[in-house]
Amino acid sequence: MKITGAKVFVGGPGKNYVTLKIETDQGVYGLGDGTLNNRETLTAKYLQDYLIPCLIGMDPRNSEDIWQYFYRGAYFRRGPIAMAAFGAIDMALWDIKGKLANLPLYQLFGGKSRNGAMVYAHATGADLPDLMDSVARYVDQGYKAVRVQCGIPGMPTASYAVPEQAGSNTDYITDFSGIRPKEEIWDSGRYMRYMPGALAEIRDRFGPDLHILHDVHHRLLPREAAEFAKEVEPVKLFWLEDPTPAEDQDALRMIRQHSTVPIAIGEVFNSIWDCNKLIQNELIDFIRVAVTYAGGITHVKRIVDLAGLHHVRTGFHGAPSHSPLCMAAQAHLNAWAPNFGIQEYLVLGTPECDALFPSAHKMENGLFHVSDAPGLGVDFDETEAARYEYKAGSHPIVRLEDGTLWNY
Ligand code: CS2
Ligand code: MG
Repeated sequence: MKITGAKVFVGGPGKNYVTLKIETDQGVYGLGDGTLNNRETLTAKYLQDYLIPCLIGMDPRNSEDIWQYFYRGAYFRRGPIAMAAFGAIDMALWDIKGKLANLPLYQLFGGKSRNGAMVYAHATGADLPDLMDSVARYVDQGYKAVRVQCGIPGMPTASYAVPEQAGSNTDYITDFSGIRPKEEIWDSGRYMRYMPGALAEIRDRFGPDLHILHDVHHRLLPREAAEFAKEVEPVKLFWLEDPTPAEDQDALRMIRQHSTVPIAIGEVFNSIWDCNKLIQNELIDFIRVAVTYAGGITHVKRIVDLAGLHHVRTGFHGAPSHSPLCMAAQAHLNAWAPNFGIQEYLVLGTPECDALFPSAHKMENGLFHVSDAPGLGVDFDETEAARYEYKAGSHPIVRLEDGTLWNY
């Protein structure tokens, strides 16, 4: 069996999805997601110029060897662009494998370990009452877990993922449009004084059963994060996410020594080497890698297995930057993984997105149910794809009030 061709599409409804389609001499094709948020054309170019020419003629069933070929062959290892490109190929090869076996991918991993995978939604508010309304809407829809992000009084601009004005009813707020980044102003002091009380009020209002998550988005220093984590302990968060920028893995010790709040990290990681110490030293509770950014199913499955040895559960990234293909790859891993924790979930199911990526996967009452279609269980409509074109975007940058550059 041979790979006869591969095409890359960039574009989508409101997002520049990078979609790879690998074709074979047996008529079976595979699909993969290579969307690297706000740097989408780079993965596409890497695939087109360097990887696809080598793929032609390879046997698509040898997904492990193909992964090693590209990873070792790059010489300059890891990095988000390369790993997202390998991720797209790997996902597409697993899709082909599943279609050849006529089995959904979770069956190839070891079958189902649960009936449905718990997801969490994004509640946001310009202020606390606005946030409470947003949480209530998700609770009414049956969500069992909600991430809460709140505007901070006195903060000069809206901070990470919160709207400027109350009543916007949006579940995810970040305007990435334009090449020149938008700017946000941040003040850790105001945040640390306000947010623990806000979290406590949310717990009081919604009771003990709701799983409450919060994302610090890399904004605190290790000592501040330790203080914050200690203070929010009574709220019994499901997790506290990215309290510090996680490239300093040892910094996490400080938080651990002061608090038992569960820590989730990893959405910016792209290999097992970015998180092996965090996992082996049991400094985190949830690993947040995404199947696209971290080199595909082959590599992420290794991370999941390592995590399982150390009581670390999965909490895969699921921001809208990932296409339904990545979300499907994650859904199959979530159905199988003995150490599954939770899945981040933003409503992708707009009619436009469903038309571009038809699938029978479904979310109901806060649980994601993976379909039994062979492979990833998501298709791609090329005619629909022709409607969209690439639109440049950038992540915002963050400064302190005196102008010092900080972490988005
Ligand atoms: C966020 C992300 O979903 C999350 O937890 O931290 O939305 C992140 O800001 C974006 O994916 C950046 O591309
Ligand atoms: Mg996050």
